Amino acid sequence: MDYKWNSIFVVALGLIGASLATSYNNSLYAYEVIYSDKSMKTPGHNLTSIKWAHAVNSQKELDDALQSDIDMIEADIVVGKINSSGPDLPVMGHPPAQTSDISLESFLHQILHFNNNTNRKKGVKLDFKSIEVFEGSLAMLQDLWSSMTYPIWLNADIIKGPVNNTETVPVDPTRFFVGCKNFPDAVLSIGWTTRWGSEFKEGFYTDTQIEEMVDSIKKNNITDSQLPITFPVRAGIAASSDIQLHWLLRAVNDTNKSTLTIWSSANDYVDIKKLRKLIFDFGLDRVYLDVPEEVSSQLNLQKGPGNSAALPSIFNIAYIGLCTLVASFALQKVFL
Ligand SMILES: *[C@@H]1O[C@H](CO)[C@@H](O)[C@H](O)[C@H]1NC(C)=O
Ligand SMILES: *[C@@H]1O[C@H](CO)[C@@H](O)[C@H](O)[C@H]1NC(C)=O
Ligand SMILES: *[C@@H]1O[C@H](CO)[C@@H](O)[C@H](O)[C@H]1NC(C)=O
Ligand SMILES: *[C@@H]1O[C@H](CO)[C@@H](O)[C@H](O)[C@H]1NC(C)=O
Ligand SMILES: *[C@@H]1O[C@H](CO)[C@@H](O)[C@H](O)[C@H]1NC(C)=O
Ligand SMILES: *[C@@H]1O[C@H](CO)[C@@H](O)[C@H](O)[C@H]1NC(C)=O
Ligand SMILES: CC(=O)N[C@H]1CO[C@H](CO)[C@@H](O)[C@@H]1O
Repeated sequence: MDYKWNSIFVVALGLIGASLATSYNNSLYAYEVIYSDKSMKTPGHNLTSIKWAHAVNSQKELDDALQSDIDMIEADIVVGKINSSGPDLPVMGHPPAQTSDISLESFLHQILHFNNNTNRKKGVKLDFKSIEVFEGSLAMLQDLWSSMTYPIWLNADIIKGPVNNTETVPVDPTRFFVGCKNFPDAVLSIGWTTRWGSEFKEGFYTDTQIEEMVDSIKKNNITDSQLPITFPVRAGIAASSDIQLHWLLRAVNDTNKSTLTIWSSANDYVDIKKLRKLIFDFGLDRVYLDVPEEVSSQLNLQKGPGNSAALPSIFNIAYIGLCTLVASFALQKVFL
């Protein structure tokens, strides 16, 4: 083949590939979001406009969250004591904390009271740090459930996750699912234990970790339960897990519309460019964003995917095209 035709062929191939890649992205993930009674109605345009207060584990933080304009309150629950004395009960706190100035019961009642007197209700994501504290909270949740006419998410890390996390014991998935089935309109938020921070730069959700999640969902018949599922994933790790997370959402696609909740701890390392691409690859209607202000402000989501989502795949393919061109040029030099 003539060199000129050869290069036109390669460029055309690149363009076809690029357009295929772009339409594949759009058709697979441009879902409309489904809301049940307890999931969050978007106050703005898309799921990323929902504002979060993260780790609201003390009375002071709850007061601040209720007074602010956030939409969702995220909090952790451990077995512990109030002010270091009295019996063990579910209290607000993150391990290794074993004491708190606020119990789960008081926390839920204060939010109930607040929401009773406002038309902009706040939702709650309860992150249970052990199966014992979850099971110990079930009776209380059942008593309050029908009064809590706003989003309640039940969260637990049920699978061992990245990076090589061996320290945290995951919450027993089967027992967690059994408890959740008491609340048919709850949002199931199920994730992996993680080991990450400012010193970590490389890590992703592995195929095995994703498979273990899918297996536990299927094994426990969550696919039949109709509970909406969101997968909480840690921003810095999720940014490098685009392929694995797409596979995950496809694997549970037959159950119901599922979403990602991208969260991050203060000072976590996050590759902003990769995270931005991930968010636009999934779409703003599939991703909740519970990250510190310094991360969200850098993401520039109001600018749209722009040159971050669709174009890189075109660039990649053009790059492959260019390499092929150079290779074929080299071959011609050798053989002709
Ligand atoms: C999504 O919500 C964010 C935050 O409110 C906003 O900046 C952005 O413009 C919205 N994007 C679209 C496409 O609606
Ligand atoms: C716990 O301690 C805080 C002060 O740190 C106090 O305001 C609160 O009343 C105490 N709660 C109980 C139940 O003793
Ligand atoms: C909610 O408000 C109504 C009327 O204002 C009141 O009767 C009821 O006791 C309140 N419930 C709670 C839990 O605050
Ligand atoms: C995780 O384990 C793998 C294989 O054992 C090792 O190569 C890698 O360096 C570990 N990563 C971290 C962050 O410890
Ligand atoms: C799931 O459903 C199958 C078939 O309906 C049943 O045999 C199995 O016991 C169920 N498993 C659980 C954990 O509910
Ligand atoms: C996901 O499920 C919907 C409805 O069941 C279906 O229309 C769609 O093709 C599925 N997508 C994938 C990627 O399987
Ligand atoms: C495909 C599927 O199972 N869809 C269900 C998703 O959940 C809603 C209720 O939240 C059901 O009405 C749908 O049938």
